[in-house]
Parts: sequence; C-alpha cells; structure tokens
Amino acid sequence: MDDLKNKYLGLIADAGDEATLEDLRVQAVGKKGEISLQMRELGKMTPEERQIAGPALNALKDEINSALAAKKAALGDAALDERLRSEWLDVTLPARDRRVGTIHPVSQVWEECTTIFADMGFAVAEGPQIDSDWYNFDALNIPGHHPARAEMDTFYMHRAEGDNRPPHVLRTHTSPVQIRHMEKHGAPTRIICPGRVYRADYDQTHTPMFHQVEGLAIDKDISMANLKWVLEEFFTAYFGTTVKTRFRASHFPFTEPSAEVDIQCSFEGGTVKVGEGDDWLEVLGSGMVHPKVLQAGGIDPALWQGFAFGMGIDRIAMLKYGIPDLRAFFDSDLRWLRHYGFAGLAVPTIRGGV
Ligand code: 2U9
Repeated sequence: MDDLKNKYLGLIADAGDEATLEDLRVQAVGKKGEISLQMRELGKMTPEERQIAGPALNALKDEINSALAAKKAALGDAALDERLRSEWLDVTLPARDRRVGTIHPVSQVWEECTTIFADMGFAVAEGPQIDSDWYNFDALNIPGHHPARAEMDTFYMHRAEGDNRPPHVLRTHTSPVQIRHMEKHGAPTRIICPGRVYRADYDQTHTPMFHQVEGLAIDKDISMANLKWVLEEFFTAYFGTTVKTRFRASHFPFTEPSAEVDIQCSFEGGTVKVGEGDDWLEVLGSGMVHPKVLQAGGIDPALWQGFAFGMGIDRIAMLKYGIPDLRAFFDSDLRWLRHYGFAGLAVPTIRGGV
C-alpha cells in the first residue's frame, strides 16, 4: 500500500500540467485505477483482513485525491503568475486612440441649415418619402405632360395589372411636405423641409438619392425682398463670411415670378472661394409661390402670399468643404471624412439618426 502511496504522491508532485494530473487520477483512482482495482479485491478478503484493508484503501484514495486537487490549484496559480509576469501591462502608457466615428457631411450641413433657419423663425417640417403623384406634381402646378414627370426622371412605385391605386413616386423634391403642411396648418407659416429626394440620375454631381432643403414663408405681405434678405443671411451664416447673392429671372411651375440665385465667389486655383471675387455660382432656385400652389394647399392667394426656395444639401456641403465628387458621399470611409476635416462625433446631434 505504501509503495502505491509514494509512487502516486511522487508522480503528482512532479506533474507539470493539468493533463498529466488527469492521467494520474485515472491511473490511480479512476474506474480501472490501481487503487480502485484493489478495492474490488476487498470482497475476496476475510472480514479481519477487510477490517484493515478497507479503511487503509479509503484513506489512501482520499490522500491521492487531495494531493491531486492541491497540485491542480498550485499549477493554476503558477500559470496565473506566469501570465501576470509575461502580460505585464504598463498602465502608464497612453491609450490607443479609439476610432471615433464622424458626423457625415450631409448630416452636418442638414443640422447647420436647421440651426441657421431656426434663428430666422423657420420651423422644420418632415413628411413621407413615398408620396402620391398628386402631392409631388399636380399640387405643385406641374402639368401631366411636364418632363419632370417622365419615367426617366422619376421613380414610380410599381403597380401590378388591375392595381388602380393612384400612382405613387419616390418624391423628387420635398415640396409635397410643404403642401401637406399648408393643408394642415394654413397661413401664416415659415418652414424648411430638409430630406432625402430621388431622381433617376447618376454622374459626378448627381446621384439617384440626394438631399434637399426647401423653404417656405407665407404671410400677408411677404416679398422677393424678404427672400433675398433671408438667403443672404443664410449664406453669410453658413459660409461664415459675408456672401452677396445675384437673382436671375427663371421659371418654375410652382413659383411666379421665379429666380435662380447665384452666390458671389472666385474660382482661382481650381477651388471655389465663396464670398469674394467677381464670379457667380448658381446654388438654388426660388420664387413667389404660385397662386395655384397656394390653393392646392388650401390657402387663399387673395389673402396670403409667400416665397419658396429649394437647394441641394449635398451641393452646398461640397461647396463649403471643397469636396469634388458627390459620389464620394455615398461610399466614404473615415479616412475620406477626416481628409475633409470632419470632426469626431463630439457634436450633439439635433436630429435623430440619417
Ligand atoms: C411649394 C412651393 C414652391 C421650391 C423651389 C426650386 C425653385 C428649385 C432645385 C434646386 C436644386 C431642386 O435640389 S435641387 O435640384 N429647386 O430650383 N425649388 S422653387 O418651390 C416650392 C416648393 C414648395 C409649396
């Protein structure tokens, strides 16, 4: 019995890892272990012999098991010490910089527009991105045959054979939101409608989905002069420098009179410098809301009048941050955004998620 004890206590003491320990446990006290086999012999012994051998074997078994457990703990501690020693961490080292996300340029400009117009008393109105062709076209005085309605420019929702629901489109501008707002809130009103719009177009400066902000101000005596003041206030705040505007007569079905608006800039050295020089860059369309459009919104054109304008958020973002290609907006990674100096996600967002 003692040689069994010394043999296993010796082997356990020399065991270098848990696997070896497990093998020893099986050899010693496993089902077919040496000590277990001896215990099976108890049955063949005389009661006197069993009286001695029984307790001695149990004591030996317990001693082996506690030696196994102690060794396992010792090996565990040794492994931990080794890890603590080898994985010594210099906590005084500066932290690796965490990859912070950034606010996408479109989101940043969307928020800047919202803030600047809010300072001039404009609330934000939002609405459905899929709308009926009545809200997207008819209400805006865009007649049935108008090219803007053409399939090639507009995404129409599929209508299966026999499905006689009115045609619906992916909105081509945020103007339907303003019609809905006029119906619901009437006049006077002062709103901007930022949002995603869709047109079947794709090249360096056009993408099928882009972002627009339109504005509307209706009251008793709103005029083009008010429009000019509001737009110059906006661009001066947006570009952070005094920006002159130039109004050029134009035509839109939903405004009369209409004007395309240019901002003063200089094109030297391949970059656009806004607010200086004697060049002009077209940035938006505008005009006095057409009486038929006021009517479509349930507002009496004999009592109320107002101006409206529309501009591309992506476009003025490219202008302010010197971004050459609109498409980069859609597959841009952090390095691109950093290259154009977009700050980390430090700034609180005022609009829930893009
Ligand atoms: C209502 C009445 C009038 C909004 C307007 C434009 C002119 C215009 C384009 C600029 C660049 C669209 O993003 S863009 O491609 N927009 O030129 N938008 S007037 O007129 C309205 C809107 C709503 C109720």
